[in-house]
Amino acid sequence: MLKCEDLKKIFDENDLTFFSGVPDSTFKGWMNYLAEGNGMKNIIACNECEAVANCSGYHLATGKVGVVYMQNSGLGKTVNPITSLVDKEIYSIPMVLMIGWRGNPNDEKEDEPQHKMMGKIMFPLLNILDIPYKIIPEDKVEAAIVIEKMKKIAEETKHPVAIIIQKGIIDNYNWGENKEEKYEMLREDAIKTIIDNLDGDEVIVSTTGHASRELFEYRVAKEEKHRDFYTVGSMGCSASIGNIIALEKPDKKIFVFDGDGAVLMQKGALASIGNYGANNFYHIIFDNHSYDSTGGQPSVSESINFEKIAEGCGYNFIKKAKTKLELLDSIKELKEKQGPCMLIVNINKGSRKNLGRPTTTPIENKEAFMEFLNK
Ligand SMILES: Cc1ncc(C[n+]2csc(CCOP(=O)(O)OP(=O)(O)O)c2C)c(N)n1
Repeated sequence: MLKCEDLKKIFDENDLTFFSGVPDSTFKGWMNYLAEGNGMKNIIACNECEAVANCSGYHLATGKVGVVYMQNSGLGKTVNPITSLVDKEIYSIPMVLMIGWRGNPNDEKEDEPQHKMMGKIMFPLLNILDIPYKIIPEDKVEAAIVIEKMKKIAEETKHPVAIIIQKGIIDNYNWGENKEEKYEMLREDAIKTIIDNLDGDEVIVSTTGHASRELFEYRVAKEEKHRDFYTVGSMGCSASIGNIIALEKPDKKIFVFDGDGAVLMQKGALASIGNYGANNFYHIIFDNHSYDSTGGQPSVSESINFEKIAEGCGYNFIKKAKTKLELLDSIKELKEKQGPCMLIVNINKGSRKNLGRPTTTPIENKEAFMEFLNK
């Protein structure tokens, strides 16, 4: 297994010291090591498209090569800046794409359904984009040879190259264990509190990661029929899904359970929500200032003001809850308000070690959701 300290040494030796991206749990250890600093520059991006632009800016400013880190689910987001900005036929900007391979068909344990397609098409997609790639070996000497070679290709061709990270290759550097307990609740407490205090006929769309998994498990625990839409992939898309359902179903109350990272990834959706003004739309953001589902690396949410953004976008009612008591009051208040509404719930990062995954398929979830919606 490749140790983070050894990988950092290899990157240093190749003058790869600038990183930008969105974290991936495939190389959670490295993400944690990077988040700690350890002498590297890490620009936390809100989406992978931005990370490519960040590494382009870095190259323009310094002439050096930056590293974009991402889960392969983010590769699609980078197709536009890769083809229209950094490609050798356009501005010809070298960079190293460090890509976590989810949905690897060779993995012993089958990955989640949302990763299967990208797991299969990642190499063909890189081929189409004319991006040379190599899978990183776990032996540090071999890894050093591969990284040095790929960096050289990037510099010589002035075009992106990719290094592919498989699950279990980089050691699990444990930085996330020292959790700061800044707030009162965990996301799971907040989800349970909201579910228990809604009327029961509300429609819920939940975001990717642990939020959907916790909601799913709570329905199971309560022996309730599944009725929620779990957006298992497509990070950042839940709010838009919910917004259109709200516009199409004006007699139903639509609640979106979102994460700060997901909202930041598709922040433009807030403008559309405000603009189309569905009065039955309720946007709950569980803000733990982190990408908790991929290991708790920081997002940039602590330095931004969701309330002001929502206000500027035209949300009708905006509230923030930091404690369970405030959450209970806010839910009561929210139910009486005309949307679009936003409730920001400050929570600590972290979730149960034994948290499961939805045991039903996405198609079964969709059908149960549509049946509930159209009742
Ligand atoms: C386009 C894309 N990039 C990265 C990921 C990997 N990923 C899955 S969940 C997650 C974190 C989501 O953070 P947030 O929305 O704040 O929710 P939290 O996990 O904190 O509950 C990330 C980065 C992804 N699924 N899709």
